[in-house]
Amino acid sequence: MRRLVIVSNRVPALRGRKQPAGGLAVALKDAVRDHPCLWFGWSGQQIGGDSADRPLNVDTVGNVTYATIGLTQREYNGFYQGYSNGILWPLCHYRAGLMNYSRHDQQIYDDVNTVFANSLAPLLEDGDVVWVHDYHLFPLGKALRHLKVKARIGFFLHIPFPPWSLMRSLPEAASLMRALRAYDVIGVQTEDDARNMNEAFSVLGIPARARVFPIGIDPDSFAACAREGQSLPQVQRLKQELRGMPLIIGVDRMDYSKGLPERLRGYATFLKRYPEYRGKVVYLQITPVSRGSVPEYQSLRAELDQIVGHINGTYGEFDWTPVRYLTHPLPRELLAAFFQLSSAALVTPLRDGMNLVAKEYVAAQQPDDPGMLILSRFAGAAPDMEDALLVNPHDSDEIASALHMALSMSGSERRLRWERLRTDVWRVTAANWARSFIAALSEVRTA
Ligand code: ADQ
Repeated sequence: MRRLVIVSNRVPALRGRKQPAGGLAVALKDAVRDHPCLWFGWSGQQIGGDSADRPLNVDTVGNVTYATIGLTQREYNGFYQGYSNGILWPLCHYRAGLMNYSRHDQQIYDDVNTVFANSLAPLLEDGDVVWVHDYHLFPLGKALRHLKVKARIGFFLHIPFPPWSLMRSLPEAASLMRALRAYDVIGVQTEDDARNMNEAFSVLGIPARARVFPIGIDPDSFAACAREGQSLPQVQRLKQELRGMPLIIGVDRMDYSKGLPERLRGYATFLKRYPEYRGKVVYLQITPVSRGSVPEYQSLRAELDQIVGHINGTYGEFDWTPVRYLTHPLPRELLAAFFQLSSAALVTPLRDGMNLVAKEYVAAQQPDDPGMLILSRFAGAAPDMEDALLVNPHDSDEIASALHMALSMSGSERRLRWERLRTDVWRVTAANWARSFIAALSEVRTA
């Protein structure tokens, strides 16, 4: 391979630009070190007027050249907000009822994929291997083939893929599936996702197959962050505030897939059923606002404000706040250090492609006194993390029991469970994920 070409909707870490709090950016950052690399995608900027004059921005940092284009307001609304985040995201997270279906948005989604292909194709060189990421770009491979691109092209879906019986509620599901034939390798996170996608292929008679490539983190660097973060003044301040009380932590983008209202209700049930913890524990939930202009995300924010207010109003004392709730991101070192300081983490998505926070939490712990991970059975990470306390995120009683179990568990059991979790987090890493996907793509024989 001469060059790895990564294509994703958003392109991270341009000079001086803030890193978004998203899993894809974090995972690929560790993966691009080994190859000369072109990373193509949307600049995050909106361009005025129509799309006739669409400049390409190019910037090289180290061995990575970033090439980005802007989107018009209409494209942003239809492609990004509308079809990607308002239709495909809820559907792939098994929430067909939250889809705001619009044929108009579907047309713009296809058009933007064509725009991506038209801008990318002239940048490609012989020997490039192209790796396309995520649900924004299902039809990109097909659009590139249409322009006679012969390179190997792979596709990785970071989010879940639902059963065909659900997926087919999307009017153009069959043509989306057919578009996937353009890819030489199709990767998904879990066995369930592969089974669902392959069932769809077989129902439709499409000769394509999805394979499993579970994503992970860079555990060594996250563990180092947690160690180095201990000296930050904020960590000392949090320690003082805790006055020896155990800390429960939650860290998620503000998204309805993450099960946040359900989790908070689980914590409220915990305080109700186990009054001995009132005034004796602190729950810190860090939830940066995400996709804040999509209506479902606005109503989620209002709901969270209401539940947090209700819990603090019901159980709070003049010197004790049951839930501390932040809606802005924190630097990674601080996050890692808070993970290390805490006694338990609540990672309870209703559905999640993988969930990197679960793995980061394990990586940040210290061997002599590790905190306990409480993890949803419906996170892609769950099958490989059975030594966590696995819960049904809809069941507030189960969340309450798991919290009690985590906070009262013996040190020896915590250490035993953590040792086993640790083995998996250091085995299924971001580097191994990227290496095995790229190897699979390099092994494909091209016509
Ligand atoms: P996300 O839905 O963004 O990713 P996740 O895998 O948990 O979810 O990754 C989030 C990342 O953002 C983590 O690295 C986390 O530390 C960081 N982050 C979250 N909240 C933060 C905060 N308050 N401050 C700073 N950083 C924060 C999508 C899919 C997932 C899949 C990933 C990777 O939805 O299922 O695991 O892609 O494939």
